[in-house]
This record gives sequence, C-alpha cells and structure tokens, in this order.
Amino acid sequence: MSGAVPLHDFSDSLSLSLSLSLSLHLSLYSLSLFQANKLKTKIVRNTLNPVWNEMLTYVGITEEDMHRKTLRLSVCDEDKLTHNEFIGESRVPLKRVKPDQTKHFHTCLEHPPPLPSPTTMGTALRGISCYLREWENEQLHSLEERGRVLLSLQFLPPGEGLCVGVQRCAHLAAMDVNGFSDPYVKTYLKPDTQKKSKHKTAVIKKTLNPEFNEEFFYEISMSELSNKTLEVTVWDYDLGRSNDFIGGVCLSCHSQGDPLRHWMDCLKNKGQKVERWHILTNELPRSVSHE
Ligand SMILES: [Ca+2]
Ligand SMILES: [Ca+2]
Repeated sequence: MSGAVPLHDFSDSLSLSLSLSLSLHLSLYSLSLFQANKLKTKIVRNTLNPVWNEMLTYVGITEEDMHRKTLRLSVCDEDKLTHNEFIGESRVPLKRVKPDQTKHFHTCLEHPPPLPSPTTMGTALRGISCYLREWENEQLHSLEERGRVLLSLQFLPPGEGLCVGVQRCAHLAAMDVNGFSDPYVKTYLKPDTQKKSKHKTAVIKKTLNPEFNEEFFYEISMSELSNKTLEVTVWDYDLGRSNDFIGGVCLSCHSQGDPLRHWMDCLKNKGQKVERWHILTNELPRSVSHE
C-alpha cells in the first residue's frame, strides 16, 4: 500500500461495453463482478450470432477492486423448461483496465468445470452462471459480498465532531421474494457503552440501488475518535417481522484496505469531506476494540 493516497483520484464506476460475435447457440449473456449482483444483457433469441451493443455499468468500484478483481463474462442459453445452460465464460482482470480509458478485448469463451466448494456450488445451482472461487488468498475470501455503500466522512474542527454522510448504495442483495429490498442504513460509533450513537436513514422502498443523501453528526474529539470504530450496516425493512440484515462495513484504525484508507484520510484531512465506496459483507469483522 502506498503512503499518501490522493483523494478523489479514482472513477467511481466502471462502464463496460460489450459487442460480441459468437458462433454458438446462445440467447443470454451475463456479467459478474460482485457476488452480490450480476448484470445481464437482454436475451437475443434463435441465433448463433447475437449482437448486443449494450452498456452495462457497475457502480461503486473501489481501488481494491481494480487491483484484485476479475470481471467474469458468462454466456448462457435460456431454457424455459429446464435450468439455463452455461455455455462458456471469459475473464478480464480489472488490472488491465485504466480509469477513464476505453479498452477493447477480443476473447475466447472457455468452459471450465466449477470448483467443488460448497458455497460456490450453492450459488452455481441457484444462478444461471457458475461462480468460481477467485480470491483464495483474500481476507474477504470467506465473506459474501452484499453490495456497496458510498460514505462521506468529514472531521469538523471548530465544534469537534465527525460528520458521516450516507449517500447511496449500489448492487444490494435482494432480501424480499419480489427480487428487491427495502433498504435503510444504520450507523454506530463503537465502543458505545451508553448506546447513544445509533443513527438511521429513512427506508427506501423496493430498490437495490437506494439514494439516501443523509448526514449524521457525532460530537467527539479527534483523540477519542481515533480509538473508535464506525459501524455501518444496511438492512431490509420488512413489515410485521424482523428486518433482514443485508450487509455492513467497519471503519477504524484497525481496518484494512479501502475502509482503513478512508478512515485515515478523514483523520489526516481535518475539515475536508472525503467520499469513498465500500464493499458490504454478510459478516462484520471482529475487532478487539468492540464491546
Ligand atoms: Ca425481507
Ligand atoms: Ca422488505
């Protein structure tokens, strides 16, 4: 990791334009980068040479994604009576893509066998594309991605306090049978012995890409703040039953990667509003500073 990280030097979304010509019987093309969500083109029927010319956009790409992740393009044949059939896939490491540059790839489709990991197999059976384990050595290896959240942090010196902005979420996991969630965001500043640090956004109904644009203020000194952990969790509101946990992220001096960078940028740049995307995972990292 490099020492000084310039702020806002990274494009926050990755656009992918696909124009392919294939000599296979296929009618459905899907594209995955995050486990939580995949993007799909429209279905082209009864053809061996489909043309899509569609633009599919992943919102909330982080710096870590660009270094470590691989885009998987899966081609499938839609079958109304049985499971959709996996035809082949191609992969593009995001390292090969540079911000603000369009790059064209001509690749062949391959048909690798799925890996025998139970979680991978579960996903493969549910979805139309076969997920393979890709980040074996990652810290996030055992964690499932549940979407992204765009947060802003600003330490305000005069009154001493942290302003947390919950801007929006993208590619959230669907927690309702209708294929959507009713998301809202909760924030805590921990340890929180008096249970006073909880803040909640409004619920946005039936969406996987909610916009909140809400700000919460924590009155706290810089020295106290450096020992705290900001816990951000996203929930699906359910009427008449307990709400579903979608995912969360923790920001503190003990974090790693993007959360650590964001936290340090905030502490080092008093008064400056720093915005970053974060990956939401199904479990929060256990930290010794908690409870
Ligand atoms: Ca639900
Ligand atoms: Ca719901």
